[in-house]
Amino acid sequence: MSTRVVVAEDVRAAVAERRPVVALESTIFTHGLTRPRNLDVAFEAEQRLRDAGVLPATIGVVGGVPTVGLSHRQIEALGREGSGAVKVSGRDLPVAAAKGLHGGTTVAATAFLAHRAGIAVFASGGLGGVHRGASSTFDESADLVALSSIPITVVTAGVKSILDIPATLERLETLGVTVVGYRTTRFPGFYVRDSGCTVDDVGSPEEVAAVARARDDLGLRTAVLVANPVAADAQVDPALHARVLADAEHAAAAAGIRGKAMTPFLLEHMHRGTQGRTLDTNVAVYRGNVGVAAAIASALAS
Ligand code: PSU
Ligand code: MN
Repeated sequence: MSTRVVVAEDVRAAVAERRPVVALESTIFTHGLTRPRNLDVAFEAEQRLRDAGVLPATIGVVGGVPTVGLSHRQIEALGREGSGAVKVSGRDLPVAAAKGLHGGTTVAATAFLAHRAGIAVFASGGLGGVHRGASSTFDESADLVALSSIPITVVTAGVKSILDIPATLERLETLGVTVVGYRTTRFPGFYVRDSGCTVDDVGSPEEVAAVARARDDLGLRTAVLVANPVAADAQVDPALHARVLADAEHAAAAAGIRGKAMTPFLLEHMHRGTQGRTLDTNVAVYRGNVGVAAAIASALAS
C-alpha cells in the first residue's frame, strides 16, 4: 500500500473554493504544553479561527498517516496522557508512516504538509532555531531549512530567548526566508516583545498578503515569516525574564545537560522560576498568532 496523506473533506473543499484556511501544528499539544491544558489550548485555537470565519486545519500523524485537518477525536487521541505521540519533523514522517506511529508535527513537518494540501497560512506555537553553542554542537532546528523551500506564510512570535536569536536571524537571511515584524521593527523573543534585534515591519494583514502574493508572483519558493509580538500585558517582565534565563542556563551547565534534553530543561526551569508565568505567556503568544493568521488568511482569500 502506498503512503497516503489524508486531507479532511472540509479542508479540501475550502482550499478548492479559495476560502480562508489556517494550518495549526500539533507539537504544541503533544509536547509543548502540559495536560490537560494542552487540549483546551488546541480546541480554543480552532474555535478562535472558526469565530473569525476561517477553517482550522490542525495537522498531525495518526497511526502513521499524516493528516491535514484532524478531527476533535484525533486531536484528543494525540494529546491525551500516554498517547505515545512522538515529535515528528520532516525527516521523521517516513519513519512514523512505516511504523504506524502517532506524532505531533513540528513547524517543519506541519508547513510541509500544509503546503502540500494547498494551505497558504500557518499559525505556529513555537518556531525552532539556532541553539546557543551551535557553532560546536551543530544544533539548529530543521524548521529553518524547511522554511527555505516551502512557500507558505508562518506566523510566529519570533523564537524563544533560550535560542541564539541573532544567529537564528542570520540563518534565516542565509536561507532566503522573508522575515517581517507585524506592526513592529523589533524582532520578538517569544516571552518578551523585544529580543533586541530588528526586522522590517508590515502594517496590516493586507500588507502581509501583498508580500506573500509578490513572493508567489516572483516565483520565489521561500516562506514568509511573520513575527508577531505577544500582547504587552501578557509578556514576561523583561528583567524577570533575563534573570530566570540566566539562572536556567547556569543550572543546565551545572547539571551537564546537552542535546535534545536542553530545551525541555530550560523551559521547565523558567516555568518554575516565574511561578508559571512563562506557560501563561506561551498560551497568549499562540492566541495572538492564531488571530493574526486568521486575518492574513482572510486578506489572501479576498
Ligand atoms: N519551540 C518551543 N516549543 C516547542 C517547539 C519549539 O519553544 O514545542 C516545537 C515546535 O514544533 C518546533 C519544534 O517546530 O519544537 C522544533 O524542534 P527542533 O528544535 O527539535 O527542530
Ligand atoms: Mn535540535
